[in-house]
This record gives sequence, structure tokens and C-alpha cells, in this order.
Amino acid sequence: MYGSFYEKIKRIPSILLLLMTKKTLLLLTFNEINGSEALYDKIPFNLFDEIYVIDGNSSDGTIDFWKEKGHNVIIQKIPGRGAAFVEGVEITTGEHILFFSPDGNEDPEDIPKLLDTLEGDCDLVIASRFMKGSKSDDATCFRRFGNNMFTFLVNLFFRAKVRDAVNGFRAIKRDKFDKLNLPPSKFEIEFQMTARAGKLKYTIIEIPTHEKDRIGGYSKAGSFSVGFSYIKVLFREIFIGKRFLKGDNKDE
Ligand SMILES: Nc1nc2c(ncn2[C@@H]2O[C@H](COP(=O)(O)OP(=O)(O)OP(=O)(O)O)[C@@H](O)[C@H]2O)c(=O)[nH]1
Ligand SMILES: [Mg+2]
Repeated sequence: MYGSFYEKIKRIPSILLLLMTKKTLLLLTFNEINGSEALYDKIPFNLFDEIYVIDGNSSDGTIDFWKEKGHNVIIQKIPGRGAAFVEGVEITTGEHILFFSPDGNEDPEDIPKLLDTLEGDCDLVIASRFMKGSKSDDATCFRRFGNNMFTFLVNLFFRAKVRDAVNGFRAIKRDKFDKLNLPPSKFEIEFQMTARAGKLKYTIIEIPTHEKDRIGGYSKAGSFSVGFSYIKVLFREIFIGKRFLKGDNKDE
């Protein structure tokens, strides 16, 4: 009896720590007015202590939409989705950061699952489109093949042990993100994040997701140019090993 009472008392500090963990929602937008309008009411903002929209200088009303809703909108200085990740994280202060892109591909219903998973013994959690229980309405055969091939290579060279190395719907602990020292790239950011996380033996957990079709607007990620940039990143990451860690040459 005393044993179990003592066990409960012992757990209080870690439960308090979890309750005190500051959570950030970082929304990435670039001309996503249709998706923003359609998804707004489905996003569980109440789960977060801090919300930022990092925008690539939209011209379709996305910026005004989020401002009118009362959110902090930051216009990124360097163009590109990767730059949005890096600049976005810099302005936020939460210990757990979840990235969400409101274009329709990512299901807001997965947000609580991603947050819960990150609270455990996990450094990076990815919503996977290609594991048991997942589905993708958006990935063409060509994209699916490309994603699987690059995921295979990340697992082969960096031991990431994932099924979807490139999906941007993910959450990470701030200290773990900072350690990766990622450069402000374009669409290669997630691929590079997973590769470096593998190198540092991070605990990466995936949850199955259902990727839906984009809601409106247009795609900014051309399959060929993204594939080419992944190949460049792959060679570079093989070459530099762990020389991206602070104290070594910063990878610009
Ligand atoms: N802040 C910011 N967001 C961006 C930028 N480029 C793309 N995004 C956002 O990142 C998300 C993913 O970009 P998409 O163009 O949809 O790429 P994708 O999901 O591979 O392409 P689709 O399958 O056509 O949706 C979207 O919400 C975009 O608005 C950028 O330069 N800056
Ligand atoms: Mg998309």
C-alpha cells in the first residue's frame, strides 16, 4: 500500500512538467486562402499555448484572413518552405512545436495524436502517409514512388527507420530541432530533418494519417525540382556526416 502511494507521489513532478510544457502551433502558408477558410474551425487551437502563422508573402488574402482571426502573422524574410520552418521556429518559444500546413493535405484531427506522441519518449513525430492504417488521396504513383525511394535511402544511410521521411506534418522538441542546425532551404527541409534526426539517433515515431486532396489554390512543390534537391541533400548529408552540429562548421 505504501509502495503504490510512494510511486504515485514520485510521478507528480513528471506530470506537472508535462502540464507546464509550452506547446507551439506553427502554421505554414503561402497563398492558401481556400484551405485556411475551410480548415479554420477544425484546428484545435486550444491545445496550444502559442500560435504563429509564418507566411511566404501571400497575395490571395491569406495574410488578412489569419490577422482578422487575431493570430500573429509573420512574413518570412527568406523565400521557401524550409526558410519558413527555420524562421518560424526562431520566433516561437514553445518546447514542443507542431508544423501544420492548411492546404487540405493534412488532417487537423491528427493534431492531438501528434502532440500526445511527442509528450512521451519521443523526439520527432511524423504523420506517415505510407504505413499500416495510412492513406493518401493526393500522392500520384510517381510521387509515391519518389517518396518511398527517398525514405528507403534515408533509412539506408542514416538509420532513420521511418516509412515516410518527407511529410511535413510533424512535431518536434525545440532542443532537438535546434541541434539539427537546418539551413533555410526550400522543400528539402523535412527530408534533411529526418536524415539528421537519424544520424543523431533521435527517437522518431510515426502515426498513420490520411492525406487528403489539396482544397484550392495551387501546388508550390514541383516533383522534379523537389526530387533533384533531395538528391543534392542526400549526397551532402552523406558527405558531411555529423559536421552540422554547433561547434563544427555551421552548415549554411
Ligand atoms: N510559409 C511558406 N509556406 C509555404 C511555402 N511554400 C509552400 N508553403 C506551404 O507549404 C504547404 C505545402 O506546400 P504544397 O505546395 O502544398 O506542397 P505539396 O503538399 O507537396 O503539394 P500538393 O500535393 O499539390 O498540395 C502549403 O501549405 C504551402 O502553402 C513558402 O515558401 N513559405
Ligand atoms: Mg500540399
